[in-house]
Amino acid sequence: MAYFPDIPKIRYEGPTSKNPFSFKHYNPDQLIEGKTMRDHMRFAAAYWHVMRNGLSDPFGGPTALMPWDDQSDSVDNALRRADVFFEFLDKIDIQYYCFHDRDIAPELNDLAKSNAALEKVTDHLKDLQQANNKKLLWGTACLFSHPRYSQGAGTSPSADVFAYGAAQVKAAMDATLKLGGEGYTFWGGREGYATLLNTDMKRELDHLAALLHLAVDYAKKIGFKGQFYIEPKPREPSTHQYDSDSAACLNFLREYGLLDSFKLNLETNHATLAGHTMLHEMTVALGADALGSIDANQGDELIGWDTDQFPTDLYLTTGIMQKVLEMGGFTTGGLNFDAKRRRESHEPEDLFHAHIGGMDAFARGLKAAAAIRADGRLDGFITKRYDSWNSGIGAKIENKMVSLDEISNYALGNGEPVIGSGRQEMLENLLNEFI
Ligand code: XLS
Ligand code: NI
Ligand code: NI
Repeated sequence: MAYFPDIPKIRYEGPTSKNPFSFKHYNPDQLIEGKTMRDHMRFAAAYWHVMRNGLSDPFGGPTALMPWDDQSDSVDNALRRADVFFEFLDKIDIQYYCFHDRDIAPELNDLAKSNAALEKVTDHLKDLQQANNKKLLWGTACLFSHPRYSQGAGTSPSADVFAYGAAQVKAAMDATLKLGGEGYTFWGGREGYATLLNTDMKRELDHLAALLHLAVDYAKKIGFKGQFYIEPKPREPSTHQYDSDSAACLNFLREYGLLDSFKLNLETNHATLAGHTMLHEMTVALGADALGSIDANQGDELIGWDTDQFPTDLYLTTGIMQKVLEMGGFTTGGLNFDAKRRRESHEPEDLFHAHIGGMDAFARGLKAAAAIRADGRLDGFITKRYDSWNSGIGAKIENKMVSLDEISNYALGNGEPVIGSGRQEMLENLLNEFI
């Protein structure tokens, strides 16, 4: 059955093609730095946005046309959606996907029934993965939509809510293992607070850490070898979320002895909500060897919320790919399009335009990033800028071979230091040579 009858399989046709249903830059088999584009990118589609996002906004209901979806909570409807999704993955040529338990299967009126529905749907997903040669990048549990989580899941004031959430995590981890998932993500949508007047922050953080430790222990028990991720976001829905940015997450993981078990899944629009750039967030994570995976999207500077737009900004994609190449590439992670169409783009074919655009933007970013690296001037500039640390007093300080007295004597005898220009504008011009 073809749910997208008018959409062809999307193929690379090169930059001169005028066919909107083609890749102009994403050429999956093209080698860059000795690796195919496909393997560099490890693109993933987000089940929640592709199949479950009706495109409503705070002022109006859903607009997306989903002729295959009867809007019921039935398992049949969920199974049919999975068929549609795999036709989409096949036609768009994306190899990975990500899900929340509640996007792929319905939440029914008791936990055992919800678990049984999840079992049925994941059996089907497993068959579809095999038949279509597709893989699961990561799974996660939705611990933020249901009213029971309105005051948090891992950080709920209610131990019973914590237990319900933990049970959902267990089932979602079982599902992820069954589907060969390469990772498992925690995004704490409600793990924060609305007001400190009613909140015991320290206790809530202890509980959140307890949930993550329970998951790590359970992974060992069931033989789940995938990578755990924590996904920072500062706010929305909560007023303040505990996992607010890379630095806050790293501190939390370190404080609670979880840094060996977790890496970060960084999302562009979350970085900007935190008042940072995505490159800042990636650089912080890289410094701690904790850059795991990316939720690829971009925000709107004029709107203060998580607009989750498809990434089209070439400076952004170039910067991201520079960092990914610098890290030596993804291992378990990838580029997951945690992105949705605008409310006006309500036709099924818009799903294709959106993903094609994101994939081509990242392909251009990858090519530009590789060219910048091959050129070497940018890296060379940074290396040279820190030259004074390679010998003399700089090397002694780095190697902890001098005391403050000795450094003081050095400075007294050295006169006023002379420093070179940061050359920001020259470097911006240099970057523009490649975009
Ligand atoms: C929401 C988050 C969410 C996570 C998965 O803003 O990005 O989609 O990626 O729970
Ligand atoms: Ni995300
Ligand atoms: Ni998001």
